[in-house]
Amino acid sequence: MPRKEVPLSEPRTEQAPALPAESGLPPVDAEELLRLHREMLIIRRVEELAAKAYTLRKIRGFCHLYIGQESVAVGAAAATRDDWWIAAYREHGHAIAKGVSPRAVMAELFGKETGSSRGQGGSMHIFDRGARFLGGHGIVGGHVPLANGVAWAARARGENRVAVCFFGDGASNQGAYFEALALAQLHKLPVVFICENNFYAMGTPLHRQSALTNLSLRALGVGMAHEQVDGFDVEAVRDRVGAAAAWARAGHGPALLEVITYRFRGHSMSDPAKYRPPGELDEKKRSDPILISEQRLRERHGVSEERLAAVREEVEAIAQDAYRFAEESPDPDPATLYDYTYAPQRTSLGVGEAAPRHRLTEEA
Ligand SMILES: Cc1ncc(C[n+]2csc(CCOP(=O)(O)OP(=O)(O)O)c2C)c(N)n1
Ligand SMILES: [Mg+2]
Repeated sequence: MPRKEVPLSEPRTEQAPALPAESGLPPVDAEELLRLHREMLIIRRVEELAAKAYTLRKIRGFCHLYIGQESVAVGAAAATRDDWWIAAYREHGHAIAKGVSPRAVMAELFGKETGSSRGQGGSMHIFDRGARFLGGHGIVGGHVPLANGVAWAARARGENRVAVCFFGDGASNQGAYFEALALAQLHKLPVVFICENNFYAMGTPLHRQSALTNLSLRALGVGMAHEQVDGFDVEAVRDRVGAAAAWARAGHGPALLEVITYRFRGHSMSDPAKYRPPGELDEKKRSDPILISEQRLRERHGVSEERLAAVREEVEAIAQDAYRFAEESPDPDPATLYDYTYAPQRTSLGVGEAAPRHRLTEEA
């Protein structure tokens, strides 16, 4: 027997809206594409040097590289430069794309005083309020509800800004994630949710994490606008993030973009990534976003080999400078070890004394 719909008197919402086809951004010309290409190269080289520093034990602890996925952060930044961003632990590239300097990122990885979090956050906790970059979060999916709070605050303050939230395919199976989507849509919060589907959560491939492998469809259950985006193409990312941000900024509510991408390295520096089927990595490297942009610059825009080589050289100098800066910077003062554990207490009378903290003393 076919099941019957239960009649309700209230009109019911059964469809998710579609994002507008236009992003409202100007088309990408040769100069803009060169800028995006250069930005991706900076992230790539900074992280390659970070990998070297890690093997030399100059960087300790967890370290998740973004190599292969640079086009996602760089394309998104081109569309949401002045907005609020929040990301997970694979965030070195997001931080740089959002305007945190390569020096401050590398110094943070080295655990130095000059790092973006004064060397006390490390790889997974890069923050820079000035750049409107709100981390760096290690609990998978844990930061997604925080994006709702960021968007709520931005709206309450009358800012015309959206919250852009980056997370992985693995995170999109977390309970907090589903709740965050439901609330964001209900309250029409200005959030652009960007699921960076790199097809693995640590060593677990997508089809073993989720029965539904089109992750953009997670939005359907809450009536949210959603799309899949080719993440290897930095222009496509810029365009569709632009459309989603314009949609959210205009008060229509959030959107979920599933951006198809791939990481070329292991999950973290300690992962030899033996779980990939043979040939998969080589095949994916053929759609390296940096190769695609370089080819497009040559073929579509007639950019010369000399100009491309000059960009590579300039980028190399920036990355090497960041490395040197990090190496030569001082360690944080051990006496400050507990200083940033608690925020200063806020009361109705204003910001008061710092919360009790435990200074390291000779006796301690
Ligand atoms: C709540 C929680 N569970 C498990 C972990 C361990 N863990 C760290 S990263 C990760 C995989 C997440 O994969 P995905 O969301 O696809 O992001 P990607 O690493 O691919 O960028 C897991 C399970 C964690 N950090 N937090
Ligand atoms: Mg993943």
